Amino acid sequence: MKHAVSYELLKTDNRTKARRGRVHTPHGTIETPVFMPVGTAATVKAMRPEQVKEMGAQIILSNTYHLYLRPGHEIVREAGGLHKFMNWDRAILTDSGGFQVFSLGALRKITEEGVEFRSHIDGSKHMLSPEKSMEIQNALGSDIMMAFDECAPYPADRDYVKNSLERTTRWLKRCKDYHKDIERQSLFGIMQGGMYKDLRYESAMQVVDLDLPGYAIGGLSVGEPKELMLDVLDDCVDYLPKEKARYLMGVGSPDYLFEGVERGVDMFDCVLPTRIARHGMAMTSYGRVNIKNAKYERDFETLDPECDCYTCRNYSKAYLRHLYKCDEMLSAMLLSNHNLHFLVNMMGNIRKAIEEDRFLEYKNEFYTKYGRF
Ligand code: PRF
Ligand code: ZN
Repeated sequence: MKHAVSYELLKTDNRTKARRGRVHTPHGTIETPVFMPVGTAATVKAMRPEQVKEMGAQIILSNTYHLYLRPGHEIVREAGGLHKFMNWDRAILTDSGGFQVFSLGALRKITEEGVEFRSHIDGSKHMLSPEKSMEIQNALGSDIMMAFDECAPYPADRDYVKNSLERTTRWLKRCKDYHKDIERQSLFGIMQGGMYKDLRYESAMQVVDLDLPGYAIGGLSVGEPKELMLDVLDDCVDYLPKEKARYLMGVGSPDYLFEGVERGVDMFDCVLPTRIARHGMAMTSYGRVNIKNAKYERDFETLDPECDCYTCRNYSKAYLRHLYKCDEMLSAMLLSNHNLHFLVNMMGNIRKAIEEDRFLEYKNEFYTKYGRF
């Protein structure tokens, strides 16, 4: 039987671990390294799917937890699946709900069976387990389904992290056993292990042993210092097989994208570009722009002279500032469009640079212009 999703390695950088590849899915081929915009509630906030497509996004991420609570996965199933429901015909990856329920803090309880939690919307009681997460993701019909895992907090002591990663492996086996239609949807495993390299190794061996179509690195970028995160990441990637896709979960600021690619990561997702857009922040070639700043009151230049997105082709910083100050919806729409375009375009440049053996040159050029992170 053929897996729904497969990875094709095209080229490895001559000086770093960066790689250029392709992820084949039932909804098209994804050129990697790739950034996946986040569409938590079956929408990339403030964006029409046509716009997300137009800027070149090849895959988006959505969330099991949110869609289970609202509108309910059975409704999405009845609608004909998530692609049809939200009018997005390219690839979709769904996160398992694990990470989201763990973020609920006092509202949840972990057992071997799964996680009992209360809805952040109405306080109602629910249970997510490996089987339930698979059932929901099967109903959503995403191309890539993530395993139901536990992301240990930072900091966490070794015993806690060891128990948690071993439970994550047992949960992964249950996910794999439950999921039957492997030709329609692929399950990616997630390695955990906190900041302990030997536990990362243990986790990787257990997860890779299950021979899945792709692997994610979870439990990073959870509040640890950047140097530590990059040091651990560097080792994590070495524990994963070269012939499978590698996904670093929840990471997507420009500097982390470069550092992740340099260490051999293929896929990334992050709410950052759309979230900061709603707070009046833009990522540009010359660093972050805070559109609220009074210095833009009479600035009739575009946000980023090097950007050819819809926003930069048509509007000035003074206008964007005005929209933000008046709390106009168009503010979030135009800034989200620009920020997503910026990251998607940057990843395209990174892919080209890897192809032409000038990844490090491009990285240096980008960092010099972008300034301090
Ligand atoms: N697990 C899952 N989703 C995630 C994470 C994880 O560890 C992270 C950690 N950065 C983000 N999203 N399932
Ligand atoms: Zn732009």
